[in-house]
Amino acid sequence: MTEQDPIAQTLSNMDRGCFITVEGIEGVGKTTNIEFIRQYLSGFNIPLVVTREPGGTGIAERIREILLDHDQETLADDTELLLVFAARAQHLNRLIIPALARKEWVVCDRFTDATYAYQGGGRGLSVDMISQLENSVQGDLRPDMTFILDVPVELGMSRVKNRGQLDRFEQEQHDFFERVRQTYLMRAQASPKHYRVIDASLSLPEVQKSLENALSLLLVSRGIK
Ligand code: Z5A
Repeated sequence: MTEQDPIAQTLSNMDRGCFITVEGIEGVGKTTNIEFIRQYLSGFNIPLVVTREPGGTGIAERIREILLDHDQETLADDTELLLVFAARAQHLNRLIIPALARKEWVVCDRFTDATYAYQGGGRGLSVDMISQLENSVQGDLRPDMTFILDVPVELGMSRVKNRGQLDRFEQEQHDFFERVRQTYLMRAQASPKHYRVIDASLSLPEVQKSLENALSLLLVSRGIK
């Protein structure tokens, strides 16, 4: 998003759709629970776009492949960060911002909190640099609500351990994911109005009950329920 972009300029002030993101370390159940969120919101006839990061558009999905694939040439940490934001710029401009401007709701599997958690907490890159890129690419746009599905690292890893080949991030060690998890929790603590931390180590029905309660409040605050 640039200052010249008219949609971006007006979006933060306009009556736009609600922007929800879902975060957490691997194996917390984002995919499973985003489907639950989609079904729940559909029950209120809310026009909805479900998408993911990195990815969400053709070009952004191609950048995702570079980010997740193993290559003989090791991806430098700075390159990783810039690619994440390159994919995000494309995703915002071609999918998220137009949908919000049409007053559709957007539910996104990961967004910039993941950058603070993985590139900031996990890789140790400068938080100032991430914040500058965030401001430059997103302007004022921030999620209205972020669900952080939280589980201990061992549990998240155990839920996904039977998958086939691990991607670049999944190959990281326990300490990396512990830093990622703690960064998510610190961000939620710093801004409780915009985050809900959900204990995703509970059974799926219990997790979904917590999500339903939080979504219900969001719908009430928007005058839909
Ligand atoms: N990344 C980054 O570094 N910087 C950024 O800015 C962004 C991303 C945006 C791809 O993410 C990678 O991109 C990610 C960080 C990086 N790497 N990692 N790790 P992704 O979201 O596509 O990949 P993922 O995090 O690996 O997601 P996932 O493995 O697909 O996990 P999930 O969607 O959270 O879990 P799930 O597939 O829904 O559930 C896993 C299993 O657990 C499944 O069998 C479920 O049935 C089971 N499950 C789920 N919930 C429960 C409960 N409550 N009880 C029991 N079993 C459960």
